[in-house]
Amino acid sequence: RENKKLEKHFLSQIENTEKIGFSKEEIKASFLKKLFYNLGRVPQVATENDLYKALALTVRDRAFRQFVRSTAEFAQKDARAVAYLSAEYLPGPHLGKNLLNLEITDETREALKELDLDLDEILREEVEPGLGNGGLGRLASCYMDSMATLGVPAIGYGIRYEFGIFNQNIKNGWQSEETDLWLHYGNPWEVVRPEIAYEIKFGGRTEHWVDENDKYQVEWIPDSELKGTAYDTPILGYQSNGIIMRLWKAEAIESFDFSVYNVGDYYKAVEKKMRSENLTKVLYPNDENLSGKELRLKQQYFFVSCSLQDIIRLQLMQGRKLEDLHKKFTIQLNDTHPSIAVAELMRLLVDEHQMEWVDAWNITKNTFAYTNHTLLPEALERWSVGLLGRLLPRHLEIIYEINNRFLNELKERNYNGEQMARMSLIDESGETSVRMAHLATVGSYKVNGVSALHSGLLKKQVLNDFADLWPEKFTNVTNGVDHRRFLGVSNPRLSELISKKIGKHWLTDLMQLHQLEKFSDDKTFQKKWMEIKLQNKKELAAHMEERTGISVDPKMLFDVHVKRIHEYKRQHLKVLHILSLYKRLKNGDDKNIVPTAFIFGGKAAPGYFMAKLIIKLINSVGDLVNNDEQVKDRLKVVFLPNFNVKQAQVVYPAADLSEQISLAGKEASGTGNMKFALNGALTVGTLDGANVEIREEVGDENFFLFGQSTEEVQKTRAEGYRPYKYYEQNEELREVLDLLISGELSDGDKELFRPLYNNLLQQDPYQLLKDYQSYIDKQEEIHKVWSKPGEWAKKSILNVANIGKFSSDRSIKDYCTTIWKIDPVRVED
Ligand code: C3B
Repeated sequence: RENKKLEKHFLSQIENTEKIGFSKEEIKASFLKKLFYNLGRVPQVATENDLYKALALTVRDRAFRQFVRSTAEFAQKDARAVAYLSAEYLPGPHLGKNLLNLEITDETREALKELDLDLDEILREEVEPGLGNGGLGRLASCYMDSMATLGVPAIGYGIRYEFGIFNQNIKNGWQSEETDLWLHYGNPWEVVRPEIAYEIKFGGRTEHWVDENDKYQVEWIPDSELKGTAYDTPILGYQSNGIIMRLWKAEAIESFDFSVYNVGDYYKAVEKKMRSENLTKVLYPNDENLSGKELRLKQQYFFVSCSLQDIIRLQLMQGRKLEDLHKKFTIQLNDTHPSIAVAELMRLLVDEHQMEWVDAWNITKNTFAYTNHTLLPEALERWSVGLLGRLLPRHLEIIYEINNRFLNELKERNYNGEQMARMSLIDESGETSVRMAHLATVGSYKVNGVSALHSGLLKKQVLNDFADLWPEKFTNVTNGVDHRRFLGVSNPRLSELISKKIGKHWLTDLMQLHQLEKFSDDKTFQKKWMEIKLQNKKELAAHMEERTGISVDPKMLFDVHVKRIHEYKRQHLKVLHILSLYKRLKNGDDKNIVPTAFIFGGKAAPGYFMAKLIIKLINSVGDLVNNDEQVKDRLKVVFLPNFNVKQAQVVYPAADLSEQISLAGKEASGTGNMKFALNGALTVGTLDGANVEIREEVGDENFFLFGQSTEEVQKTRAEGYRPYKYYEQNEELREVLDLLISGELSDGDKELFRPLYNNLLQQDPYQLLKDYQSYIDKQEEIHKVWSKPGEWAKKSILNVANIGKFSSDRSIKDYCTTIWKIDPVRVED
């Protein structure tokens, strides 16, 4: 606390010598100074990147100021804090967001203008940190923003991957992957903290003995060691606090190397150093599919151990007792990726801090809370006992001990063998493995899903035995999105219109958007609303043309499907719809078909054959449709390469129709669905994930629902689903499917898309054929509504007006009250 006082004092001192001000003049002066002193440039010879960096550093100073103030405040109040453990983050570009949070966008724009510079050009220079795959990573970043804004004392822990999610190129219609060199030009936002570093061990064996005080002791004698060093990035909240995202980078331990060096094997030492640093080199690009790779488990353990050691250091540094860890910290596990933390905290408390098992367990199970993000069986993490035992021998022992005690508890409650085998942390069927979701569940005080539907299914299916045992442990927190980024920053026109109508209060309270409801019938307002949409569509059209060469008329209906490519998300159902329209137009039947641009974006895991084939299919359909004289003014198909946060910020504001068409029961929540509706797109969707709640909020009449419900899907499966039946019975569907193997889409190659064709006709695990007709019918209705601009505009306004629930501020408040028991501490000027 003394330290914090000093920090406050220091802050007032630097502010006396050089004010970190927010006026145009002060920003301009800082910017020029940064350019000169940090980069050695004058504006006349500065590169675009120099300009970007100088501005980033200017803004970072101001961000750190907020962060230092918040930390001082949190420390003074001795506040309870959240440690958010996430293997992924997708923060998106920082600069524009920080300008908004500091409310200096206009001042900065003006300051730059006086120097003959353009803010938007500089903003475009930023390379975003691609430290995540998709929804899960982006959610973590939305939560960081909301925790900062609300004043939740928090640290976001993760991994500083040197190569983030690959860049996607499209070559000849196929995805190709290119390494993401996001650090190539340096990263002005982060600060390395070499003094915050922890040692991490791997492999070797354990020794057990009883010491002179009769205390059981265990020592882990590893066969390799490395260290993790902290890299801090300030994450600002709106108008207020700042928190830190602390990412760990793996490095070699010098002393360890030197011992080898001293005996003369220099090259071996260098090799060891490189091997250590490999650990945080690359993000695994598999979204919801476990790779089972040793390096991945090492990454998980590495970042978890660094973070826990850091948390313990913070606890002790504040003069608090380790026994009170769970009172001062709560650790949120973002999916099962960090769940080895349960065993690691036990190891740290019992082996390193000499605590009794029972006391340590009490702390552990009151410290962790676990969020589950998926029910997909292929995504449920499990690690073979062989691998885990080889890499983390002590942890395997601890997991077995936790399991023994847990199974004994079940025995006492008269559980039978079958039930116990089902619930055990160890899966003995097949290759013996550790069920990480069970470890996380047993070791946490709360478990939550990410939408009402998903949390319900979690209790009914995957974790049903645990929900029966500990009903009070299970809860729901529906996801939310950072509306300040996805409306405030990315849709400035709509933001301005909204603020003019209802004031700016929606930036901190999205429920304020309700006030727009009364203007939904107002013709002038509707006109302005749709004009803005058109402007945004023009921008997206220009962007797409630059990227793909395909030109699209901004007046078309923009029907958008962007997200990771996965069979359960059913991008190929969208393709079937496009092909059905193509067929109809070719047959001269154009009633109820409005000119539509179908826009796709999303990355496929590099080893996921079907997903890659779907990308190829989309591009092939694009080639066919876009070049067909008869239909090219009616239908356009664009695959926008390399969908990431930066591009998302151009796409959402320009969408008319949001495609959320996953098979019911498969999408845990979805968050793109919220971003679209926030920007006035109408949704066509199934009753899946958060679609259910979005529909409840915006109203049935403003949401295009189709397809089976989760129960119906289960029933279909139970009754022995035969997709072929639909092929036989539905003529249009048959024609559309046969097009896939006609060669028409593939230069005469009838085999190219056969794997997709066969899959749909034979298994169709995601029941596209079953939902097909309902989807087609709904699309006809959509096209009819689009033909009545007033009706469409009204629905669009009502979507925005009723989307307030889906702000990540609401989600974080829910976490605070139902899980964390934390009172936010908002610091304002
Ligand atoms: C995703 C889910 O697929 C989405 O439904 C959900 O909205 C987000 O998480 C956020 O909760 N998810 C993911 O991106 N990666 C995983 N490994 C698991 C879930």
